Amino acid sequence: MTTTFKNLSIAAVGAILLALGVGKAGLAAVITFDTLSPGEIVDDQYWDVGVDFNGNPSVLTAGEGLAPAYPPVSGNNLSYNYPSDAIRVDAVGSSWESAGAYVTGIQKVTLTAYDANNRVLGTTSTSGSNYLNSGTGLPPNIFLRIIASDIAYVKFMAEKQLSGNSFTLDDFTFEPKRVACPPH
Ligand SMILES: [Ca+2]
Ligand SMILES: [Ca+2]
Repeated sequence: MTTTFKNLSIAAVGAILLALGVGKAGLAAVITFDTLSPGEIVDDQYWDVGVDFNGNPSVLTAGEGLAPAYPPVSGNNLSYNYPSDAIRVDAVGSSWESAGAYVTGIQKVTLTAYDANNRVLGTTSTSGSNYLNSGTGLPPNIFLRIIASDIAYVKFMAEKQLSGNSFTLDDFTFEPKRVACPPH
């Protein structure tokens, strides 16, 4: 985390993105899932802030079904790939300059970013199982992030396509593309 990449926590649906200064990369926002209900499907609740979740991920809540080996980063909620297998997140209105999230998986999890023509812009992975005490030595909540121009959507996928329920995701973080200042 550098001084040019600051996170603004979105506490509620419909929160406003704030510019952090001209000439800096700062226009980042974080989706914590903490205002959603246990078991709720994450879909278009964040449309107003430029994010559309797809593939039917749902909300897990600490103390209400979330296994302690998969701790949330923020609050009590996170999302997970159930009933879906992959979690897809689309940019709404403006493409992104970066996108990522904290991931905990029963196996290796890969984040891939695509442009509007479905071209792969970048990919990054956890190196293996990273739930608490998984035996790999990897900590829970590894931050996977892609930086690229014009990200249209990203996908989080488990290494082997299971039938869902194989990884969690919290604090989805994205930076909308900056609009260039018009010439004087
Ligand atoms: Ca959707
Ligand atoms: Ca959270």
